[in-house]
Amino acid sequence: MIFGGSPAFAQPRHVGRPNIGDRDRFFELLGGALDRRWLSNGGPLVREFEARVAEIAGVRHSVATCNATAALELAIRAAGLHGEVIAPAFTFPATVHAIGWLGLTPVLCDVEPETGNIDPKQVRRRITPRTSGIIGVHLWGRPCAAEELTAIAEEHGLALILDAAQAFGARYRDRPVGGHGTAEVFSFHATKLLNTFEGGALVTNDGALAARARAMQNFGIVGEDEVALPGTNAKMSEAAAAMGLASLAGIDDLVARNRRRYEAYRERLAGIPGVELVAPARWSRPSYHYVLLRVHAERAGLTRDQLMALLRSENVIARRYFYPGCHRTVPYFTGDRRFPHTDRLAGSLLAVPTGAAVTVGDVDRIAGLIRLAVRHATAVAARLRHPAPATPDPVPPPPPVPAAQSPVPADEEATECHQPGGSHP
Ligand code: T4K
Repeated sequence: MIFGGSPAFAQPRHVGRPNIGDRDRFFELLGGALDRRWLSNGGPLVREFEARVAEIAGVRHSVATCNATAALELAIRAAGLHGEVIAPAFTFPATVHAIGWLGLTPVLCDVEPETGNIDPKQVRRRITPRTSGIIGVHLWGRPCAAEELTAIAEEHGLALILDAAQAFGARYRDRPVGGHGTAEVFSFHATKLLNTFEGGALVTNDGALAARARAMQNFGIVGEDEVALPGTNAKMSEAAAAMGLASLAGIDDLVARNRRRYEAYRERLAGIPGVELVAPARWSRPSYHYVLLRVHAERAGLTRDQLMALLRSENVIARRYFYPGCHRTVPYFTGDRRFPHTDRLAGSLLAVPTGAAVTVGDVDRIAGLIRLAVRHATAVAARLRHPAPATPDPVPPPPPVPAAQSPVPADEEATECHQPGGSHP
């Protein structure tokens, strides 16, 4: 496309396209809520969803919330954190915002060079007398070193919260993600493996903490006329729970589909110089919800950003999650330079489209585009530095596609793209 012609995909292929569960079941559950005229405040669908989430996560308590950011804030409050809280620099900003938003001080630390997950050794170095807790993140749904973090937390009398926003459905060794630390937090945002439009959950084996979080998410109310503690409104609605329940039955299938796409990328990208598929740790079973490539510019002949620009011109909306790292964002920039691994990963990783809305055929084509880009790296890099001058398009642009016709391929075979490479040197 940067050399002219049509993009490889007529419709964009995204990272984070929602997985849609059983529509009939969703509308049936939603209809029930409307009939009952019970739409929020701990209705039966939310209670059922919480029970199912607790079961899948292998924990005793689950508090469903309006999103994972609110669940993190509840966890921080319910665990009584204060002063400084250590968190990784390489994460979605919500992890760090949850600390700062509550008036606590986020202390960022670097991550492991291979996994991108919080590095327990770096955590140890950041502990001070003001530290009250650690927030670890299972980045890209790949479990972090929860056992080592637990040991550090116990040794120093700290709380450990695990941001499992991306990790619902993943397994830590032989057990589901969810039961480590003081509490773990899932996201059920639209872009997640399992979605409730917007939503989240705090899960824990600590009954007292769960009770505090449950009260706090409902304005601190513990009885009809009794406000026991400061609170907020972080409740999940019945409509959100209906969406979650309608998708839960298919969760193993979603993980299996993701895995097929991950394996397809692995096979199709093999042998491309400078393009490495980031493999999960052998001891974990991720949900394969994100597929990450590491671009080694010196070998590929292209930088990560050049490859991303080329893919975007072909309607492949790859994302450089989580560039530039929280330590380089305006709210948390301090000039501290102790983040070499975060910097390297943030500068070289690219998340590519996957999930139920991306077919294995799409993966074939995306990998084909990447192979072609690297093969013609010099020409691609030169063209991106000096784009062709824009010429007036004699053909009027097509009208926008109505939502109902917007293609979301339902099965492995569906495809509506042009042959890759048609517009390339
Ligand atoms: N901790 C971690 C480690 C997290 O990753 C997150 C959220 C949180 C905490 C907080 O969880 P929540 O409070 O959100 O429950 C998206 C999500 O909004 C965010 O939830 C998620 N992580 C993050 C990894 O991804 P953006 O800024 O990338 O969103 P956006 O609008 O660019 O959309 C991402 C892609 O998804 C785009 O390619 C478009 C596509 N998309 C998105 C939506 C909403 C769709 O195709 N359909 C949709 O309905 O943050």
